[in-house]
Amino acid sequence: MRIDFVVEYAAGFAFGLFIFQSLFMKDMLGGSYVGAVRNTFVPEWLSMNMMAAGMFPTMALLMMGRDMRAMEPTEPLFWAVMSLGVIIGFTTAYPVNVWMVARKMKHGLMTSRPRDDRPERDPEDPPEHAHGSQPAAGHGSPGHRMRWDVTRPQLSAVPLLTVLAALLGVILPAQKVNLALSADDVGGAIMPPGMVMARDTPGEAMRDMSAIDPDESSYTAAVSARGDQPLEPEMVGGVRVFRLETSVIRWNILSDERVHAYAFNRQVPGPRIELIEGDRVRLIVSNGLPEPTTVHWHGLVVPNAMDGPAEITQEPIQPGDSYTYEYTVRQAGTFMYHTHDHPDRQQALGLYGALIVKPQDAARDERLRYQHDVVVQLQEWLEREGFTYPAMLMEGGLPNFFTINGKAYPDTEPIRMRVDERVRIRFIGTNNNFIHPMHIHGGPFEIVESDGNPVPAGARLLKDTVNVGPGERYDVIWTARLPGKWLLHCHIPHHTTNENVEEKGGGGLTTVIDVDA
Ligand SMILES: [Cu+2]
Repeated sequence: MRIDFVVEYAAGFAFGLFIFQSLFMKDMLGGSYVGAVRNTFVPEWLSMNMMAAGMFPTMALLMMGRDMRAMEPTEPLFWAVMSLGVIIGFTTAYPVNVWMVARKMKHGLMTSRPRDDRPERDPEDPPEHAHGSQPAAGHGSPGHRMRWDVTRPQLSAVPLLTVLAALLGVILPAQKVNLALSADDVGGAIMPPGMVMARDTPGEAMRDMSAIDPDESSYTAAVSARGDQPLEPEMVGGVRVFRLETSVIRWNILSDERVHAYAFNRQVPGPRIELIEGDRVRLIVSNGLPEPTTVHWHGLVVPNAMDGPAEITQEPIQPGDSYTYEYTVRQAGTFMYHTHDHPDRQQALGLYGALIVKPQDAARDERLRYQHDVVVQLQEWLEREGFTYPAMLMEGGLPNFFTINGKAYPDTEPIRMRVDERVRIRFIGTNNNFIHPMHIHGGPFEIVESDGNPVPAGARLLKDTVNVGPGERYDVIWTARLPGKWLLHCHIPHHTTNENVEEKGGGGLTTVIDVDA
């Protein structure tokens, strides 16, 4: 941005001096080109200072504002901002130009002067007025070149004021925005409304919080599409082989609310990976995102190189590349997988899924005597004006939509059961920011497993609300005691709205347990 200023100042000055004043206005000035350049140097410099005083803050604040496509010369927005900057620049320069024309320091485009006011002497002659020593009364002598009608104090004060104005045009916006950033640093990012961007906010922070570029979306999921679909493995020599592919998609969290998302296998959440304790698995992850990524198998004990944290145990998977994870599963219970490269951005945009491992000892599940098995994956979204930003606990990053398994109520999947039946609900904190107190109406539930570990019978809590924090899993058994519609919802009421609107008795993190007699 600083460099832009230098280039614009130099280019503006050069254009004004060498082309506009000296070439186009040459006839009006009379004399040779070089003479015209010499004669108009000071007036053009004063004019450029005032242009800069108006142009620089306009451009800095608009280009480094919310929509940084304004910094990319390939974007129409860049030219719109440039034009506006030039218009405002001309406006700020206008009073000084009027003054200079009145004082015969320069010709205006629309100046009409008596003929004898024109410079007619050989302009190769060093113009006396360049030294500012023109007597105020010396104007208007017939047959002589234009003489500056300025006093010495005026000729000191006005340039000083214009330099000051130009400096303020740089210093003031530099207090608000990071002028050290270039278009390359911010990459045409579109920032969420309300994000705090200070003079020292790095470009990396902006890119991290920016919206998904809508042009990156390669697929539109059907409005009725559901995430968390079981992923069928291929058996290769006794190894279960799963293929995961990341890409940018359009995904409906409500029938009338579409987000852009980072997705595994074109669904949000990613497909469900079902394993049996003792399985050997190979997971081939291909990256179709515009940025590097990795996958972490949350809660599983795997060889370190298979664990997934970018830069820690592996090089991130570059766009277009793939990486193969392979390990033997030695645990059972409710787990999840998610990106471990910039998860504050990528997981918030949808890169997560459930990983359910059945115990080798089937009795562990049988003892829980449930007829229904339901996964509840939580998520927070920030969608405004057609742009999807990663929801973050930062100014401007707070979510306005919330989903269970990729859908907000009333589009969440209801749970259907009969009186006296038991349901195992696997709450998974796939979300990034909030602890969600998940509550069920119609009687307490028993927490039978936490983070994939069985809770001994004597230590099981009976609760009707459980705090599910990011990364946590709680498996609870709820019994349908009475027929009717029983709500399962987060107990932070804002999280049960869709952009602060309650629809059909809820929103966001709400679903209905529909119990038949
Ligand atoms: Cu909540």
